[in-house]
Amino acid sequence: MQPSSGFLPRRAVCWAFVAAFGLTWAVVLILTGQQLLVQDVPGGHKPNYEAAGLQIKVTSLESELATAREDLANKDRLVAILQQQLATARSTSGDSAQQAKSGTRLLESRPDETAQSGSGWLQQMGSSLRGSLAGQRNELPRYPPVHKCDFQLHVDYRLPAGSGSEDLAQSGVSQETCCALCADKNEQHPGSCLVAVLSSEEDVPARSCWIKGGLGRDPGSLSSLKSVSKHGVTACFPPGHGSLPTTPPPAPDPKIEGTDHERDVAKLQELSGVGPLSASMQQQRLDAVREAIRHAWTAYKKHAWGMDELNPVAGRGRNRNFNHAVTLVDSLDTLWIAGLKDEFHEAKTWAVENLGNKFQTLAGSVSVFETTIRSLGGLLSAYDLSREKVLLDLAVHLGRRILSSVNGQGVTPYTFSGGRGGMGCNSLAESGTIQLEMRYLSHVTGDKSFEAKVMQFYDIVRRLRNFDGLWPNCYGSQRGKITMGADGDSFYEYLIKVFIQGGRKESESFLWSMYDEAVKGMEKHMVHKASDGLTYLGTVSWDGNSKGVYVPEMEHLTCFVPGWLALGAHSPQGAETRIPRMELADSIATTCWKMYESQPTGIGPERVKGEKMDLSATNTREYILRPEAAEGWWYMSEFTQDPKYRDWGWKTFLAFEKWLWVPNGYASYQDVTNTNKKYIDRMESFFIAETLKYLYLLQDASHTMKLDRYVFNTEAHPLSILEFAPHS
Ligand code: DMJ
Repeated sequence: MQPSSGFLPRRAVCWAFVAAFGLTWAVVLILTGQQLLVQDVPGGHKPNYEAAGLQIKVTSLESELATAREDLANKDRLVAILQQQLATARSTSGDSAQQAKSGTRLLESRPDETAQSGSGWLQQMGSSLRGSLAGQRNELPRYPPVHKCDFQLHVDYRLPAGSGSEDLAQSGVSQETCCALCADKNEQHPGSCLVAVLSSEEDVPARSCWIKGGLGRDPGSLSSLKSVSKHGVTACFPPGHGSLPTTPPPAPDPKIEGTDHERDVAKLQELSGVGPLSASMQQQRLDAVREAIRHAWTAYKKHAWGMDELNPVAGRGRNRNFNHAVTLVDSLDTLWIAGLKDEFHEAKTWAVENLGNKFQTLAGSVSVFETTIRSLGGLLSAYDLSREKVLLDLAVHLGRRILSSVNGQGVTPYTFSGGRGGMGCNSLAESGTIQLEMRYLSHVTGDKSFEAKVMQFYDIVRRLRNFDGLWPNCYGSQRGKITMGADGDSFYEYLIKVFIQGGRKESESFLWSMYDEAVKGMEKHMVHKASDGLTYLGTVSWDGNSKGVYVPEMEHLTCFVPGWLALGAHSPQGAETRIPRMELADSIATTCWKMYESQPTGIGPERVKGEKMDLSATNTREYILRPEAAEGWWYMSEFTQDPKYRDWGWKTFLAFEKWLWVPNGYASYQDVTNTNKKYIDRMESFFIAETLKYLYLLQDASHTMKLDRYVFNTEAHPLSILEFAPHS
C-alpha cells in the first residue's frame, strides 16, 4: 500500500514540473522575439525591416505554446486514466501494479527530456503503458490513443466536385488533435477521413479541423484530392494513409513575403527619421530614388520609346498631340543629374536622329506653353549640363518655332495655331512663362531676337490695372480669378527667376518690384490662417475695383510658393523682409506636407477645399504625379538646411513606392483618401522631369545644382544663371 500512497503526489509534482518547465521555455522564447522586434534603429525607436519576420516567429512560438498547453492537458487526462487503470490493476493483480510502477519510474526519471521533446517521448511512454496494461486486462477502460499523422504545411485539399464530404470537426485545436479527430473518425467509419485540414490562425474560425473524406477506402483516392497552396494551413494525413499526394509550390506568407517590390519598400522604411543621417543611410536613400528614376525611365523606354507618354498600367505608350517624345526630352537632365549617363546618351542619340523632323511638323493644336517649359526647357538644360552642341541646335530649332507663334507684343497663344485655352482668354501664365528660356537662348546664341519679343509682355502687363500687385488669370479682362495656381502660377514664379537669371541688375529692378508687390498682395488677399492652425493659400475673386473675395481652395500647384518666397528672401533686395517671408514660406510648406501626411495614402490631392485636410469638402482627390510639394521642400531645404524637409521628401517617396509604383512605371492615383488602389493610367512627363528630380536632390547632400549657380525653369530644368552660362 505504501507505493500507492507515495506514488500519486510524486507523479503530480513531476507533471507540474514538466508543465512549468515547458511554459517557461516557451515564454522566454516569445519575450526574446518581442525584444528583437523593437530594437533601436538609427533615427528612432522603430521596428526594423526584420520585424515582419520576427513577428511571424513570435506567432509561430505562440502557436507552439498553445499546442504545448493542449498536449499538457491531454497528458493530464492520460495521467488520470492511467491512475485509474493502475488502481484497478493493483486491486486485481500484483504483477500489473509492478508493471505500472515501472512506467511511473520512467516518467519520473526523465522530466527534462519530456520538456524538451514535447509530446514524442510522452507518446512513447503512453504507448508502452497502454501496451502493457491492455495486455493484462481486456476490460480496462480505453484511453485516448496517440495517433501518428503525416503533416503537410501550407497545403489545403479540395475534394473533387460531387464526391465526399467536408465536415468541421472542431475549432481552435492543434494539428495533433486534428490528427486524432481524423483517426477517430476512421476508427468509427473506416475511410471517412482521407485527410484533415487544419485552417490557419487568420481563418474564421481559426485553427479549425475539417475532416475530408467519404471517397471510399481505395488508397488511390488520395491522389484524386486537389492540393492548393495556402499559407498557415496544415493538411493531416491519418495513420495508414496511402502515398501522399505531391504538394503545390509553397504559399507566400502575406505578412512578410509579398512581392519583391513590397519587400524592398519594407526595407526602405528603415531609412526614415529626421536629423543627422549616417552617410550610408543617406546614400541608400539616394540610391533608392535613383532606382525609382531608372524604373520609370526603363518602363518608358520599353513600352513608349519615342512616344509622348507612358500608360504605366496598360504598359503602353501614347502620343499626346505633342508627337515629339515629350517624356524623353523632358527627362534628359534628370537622367544626367542622377548619374544615369548611358540612359542619357541613348536618349540624346534618339533625339538627335528624330526630333528635327518632329519639330518641323508640330501640329497646330499643340500647347505652346507646355512645349516651351517641357521640351525647350528640357533641351536647354540638357545642353547646359552636358554641353552637347547637338542639343543646343535642337533647342534653337524649337525655339524659333515657338517664337514665331508669339505676337509682336510678346503675347503667347494657347496653341501653335493660336486660340485661347479653357478660360477663353489669353492667360497670364502662358505669356509670362517663356522669358527664362528665350533669354537663355539669346545669351548662348547671341541672337537677341529670342528675348526681345517675349520681354515685351512685362510692359503690357505693367500697364494693366492690378489688385495690389496681382493680375487675374485673364489679365486682359482686368477682373476675375487671381491665383497662385493654374494659369497664374508661373507668371509670378518667373518674375523673380528672370531677375535672378539676369544677375539681379538695377536695370531689371522692375522685375523685383513686380515680384515684391505680388508677394505683398498674396499675403494680403490669399493667405489665410485657418482654425486648424495651418496657413492656407486660397484664390481670390476680384471685382476689378477694390474688392476681392477669398476662396478657400488650395491647389497642389500652389506648393511652389515656398521656393518662390525663399528665392526672393535670399536676394539682397529681400533682406529686410527675409524673416517674415521665410516664416510664411515654412508655413505654406508645412501645409503642403499636411496635405500629404493627412491622407491614408500619405499622398497629397490635387486641391484642398474648405480648409479641411480630411478632404471632406474636396471632390478633386486625385494625384497626377505633380511636383510642387517636393519642389517647395527642396528650396526650403536648400536655404535653411532644416532636415525636416528632406524627411518629408523621403516619406513622400516611400508613399509613392507603396501606392503609385506599378511594374511598368508609376501611375497617377484616383483618390488619395482611398487605400483600395485605383489608378489613373498616366505617367505625365513631369514625373521624371520634376517630381523625381526634386525628390532626388532632396536626398543628395553633395549635388551641384546650387541656387546661386542655376535657376530652374518651371518644369524643374536647371539653366545656368547667365553669368555662368556658355555664350557665343
Ligand atoms: C508642370 O508642368 C510645371 O511645373 C508647371 O509650371 C505647372 N504644372 C506642371 C506640374 O504640375
